[in-house]
Amino acid sequence: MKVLVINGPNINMLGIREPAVYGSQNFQDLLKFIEQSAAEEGISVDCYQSNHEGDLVDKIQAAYGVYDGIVINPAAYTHTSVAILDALKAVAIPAVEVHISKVSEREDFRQISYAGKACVKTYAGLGFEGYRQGLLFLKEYLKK
Ligand code: CA2
Repeated sequence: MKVLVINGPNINMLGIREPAVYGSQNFQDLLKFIEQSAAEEGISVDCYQSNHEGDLVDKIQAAYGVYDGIVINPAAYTHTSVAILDALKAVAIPAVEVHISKVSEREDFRQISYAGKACVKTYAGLGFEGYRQGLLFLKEYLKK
């Protein structure tokens, strides 16, 4: 089972500011956590991060026929990007949406998720653990 984990803009800045919202661990810690979680579950994982919407769309398109599942935190593009939603729909790879923070308790502009409309599951507010839950969910989901 091959899973692509995609992170959107500013996730590479984790740990630098707003520890109360995103925790104090940095992006390298997140990558280590994802890779270790995947290894424990026997999942082959590749991680990708970009600050650019079109690059995220390109990566989703390139996943077609290569990956069995996608775990995606589109970050700010969650709330704006119909292009990412369309790309997820186009490839139709089972995708799980993850947010480190509890977006439901934050600003109004964070209450819409376009990408989430193409995802089979969402985890929000669990910190890094949301990514592990996403991998576990896909493992079970893809068995069926
Ligand atoms: O909670 C999440 O995972 C988010 O996707 C994170 C995004 C935010 O725009 C979404 O609404 C929710 C932000 C990514 C990281 O932004 C930083 C902000 C300050 C310092 C470091 C990172």
